[in-house]
Amino acid sequence: VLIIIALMASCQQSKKFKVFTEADIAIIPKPVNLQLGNGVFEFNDRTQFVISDDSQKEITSVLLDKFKTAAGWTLGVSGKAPQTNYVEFIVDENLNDEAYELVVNSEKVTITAKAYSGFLYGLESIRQLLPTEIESKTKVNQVNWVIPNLTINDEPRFKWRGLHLDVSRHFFEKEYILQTIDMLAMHKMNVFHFHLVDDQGWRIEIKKYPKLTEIGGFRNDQEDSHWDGRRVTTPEDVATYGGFYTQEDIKEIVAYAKSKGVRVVPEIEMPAHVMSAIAAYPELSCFETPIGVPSGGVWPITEIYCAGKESTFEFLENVLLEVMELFPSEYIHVGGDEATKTNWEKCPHCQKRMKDEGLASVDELQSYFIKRMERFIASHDRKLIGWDEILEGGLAPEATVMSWRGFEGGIEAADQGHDVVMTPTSYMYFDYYQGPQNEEPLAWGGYIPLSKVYEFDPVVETMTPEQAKHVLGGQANVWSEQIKTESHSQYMIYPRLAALSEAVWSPKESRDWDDFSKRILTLFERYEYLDINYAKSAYLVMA
Ligand code: TNX
Repeated sequence: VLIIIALMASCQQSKKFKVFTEADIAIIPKPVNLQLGNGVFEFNDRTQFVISDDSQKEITSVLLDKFKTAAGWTLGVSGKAPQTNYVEFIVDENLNDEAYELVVNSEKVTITAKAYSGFLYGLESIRQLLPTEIESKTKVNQVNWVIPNLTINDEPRFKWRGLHLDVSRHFFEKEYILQTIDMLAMHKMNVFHFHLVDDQGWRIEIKKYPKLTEIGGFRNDQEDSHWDGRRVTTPEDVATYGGFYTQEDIKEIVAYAKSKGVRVVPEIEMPAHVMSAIAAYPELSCFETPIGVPSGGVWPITEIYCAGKESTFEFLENVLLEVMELFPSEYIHVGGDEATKTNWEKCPHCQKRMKDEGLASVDELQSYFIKRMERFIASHDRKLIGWDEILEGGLAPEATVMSWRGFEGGIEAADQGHDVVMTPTSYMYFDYYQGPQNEEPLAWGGYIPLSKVYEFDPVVETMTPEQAKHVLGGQANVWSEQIKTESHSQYMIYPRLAALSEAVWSPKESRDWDDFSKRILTLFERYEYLDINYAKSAYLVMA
């Protein structure tokens, strides 16, 4: 017996693992600093996670669950380090919020971070150092679960690294939202902008106004049209034309996102893009004309909330009270885009309001509207964010601007001392084509291939350092007029999300397209295991 044990031990020692080179390391987004060492750390069924407080337990699940499925191991979590073979979490208050240091040597792995997100990102990096089989949904045999000895020091360039998903034009099930949040965490993204309200559907249960979802959550007919007039609904479509999230669903989404280091920013559109609400409660509009929930695009959008009646504000405040109860988010997005204010010109209530408040134009009336909402939101210790139209007629005092019609609105807002998130149509519209149009599914228009996303920089060269300080980060927007299914939605998001993640995380100097386009091949293997329908056309465009 002793001989056998001795033999096994020597076998173990002489086990030869692959020698890692820089080219084998494919972490996306690219870490700020990485020093490759010699040798490897091997995970086995006795590897332990050593945590210093209970709050870290939840984080370990990122890897524990993967090892359980792919390797069939149930790895232990304890509060005390064994002699060797463990992954330890060390708290360092001096690091930045989302920063982490990862040190791997053959005995142990240490992740040093200040808080939750840092540890999470340390684990996500380990995940991406492991063989791609770690993503497998079934047990895989004969894999050496090794990662190279190295030291990584890493932290994000921007604190707002977002993805916006429009769930109004087409509804997406809660499970898909959870999966998307999972994928955000994998890419070290931290904001999920939840576009819950638009003309084509009201998607969040509001207890005080049940008709918002009963009526506003479902379309009158099932036809879509493209803005160029083409009808795009075919009998084969398995589109979702109705649905909403209950408050319980929302709580689950928010809690799950928190566990993944993702903040959920709710968007409750106003004063336009709200025909679904007006269909439910016509008194919210100026002339109270009954309308239905539209299916295809509506342009121009003239059926908007009345800015004259007090009852509109009462309604919105009640809605926002429920929204703020559900979302702990520091920011509440109030939309503000694309309002055609012709009704306001004619409406006696609006005209009276303008006179009483000394407002010279309907733009100023919209500004009054948003400023009023900001006061309400601020009185509940939250911050208002809106699309760049909120600049027109004067920005609310503390508003943060999401710049979508280019970078200009963002620059202007930053110049006025306001914070901004850059989401320009030229780089960040993931509803635009990403490959040759004749080979791609019908998209809104435009052309934003992977390489273009990779070039995105939220800070524009012409900005002064003072202005640049106000740039919180960047975000991609996925508008869903033409996106009816989850797999199509994935197709539009991946792999462009990977390019975005590097653009908002890694130092600008380290950006290198050739290097990225090699690393992304490893990520594609992970997407395959995860059943993510990423755009294969990314290959074509890269070739
Ligand atoms: C503009 S971006 C919109 C959306 C559309 C999108 C299509 C913004 C604030 N408004 O309502 O879905 O273009 O790309």
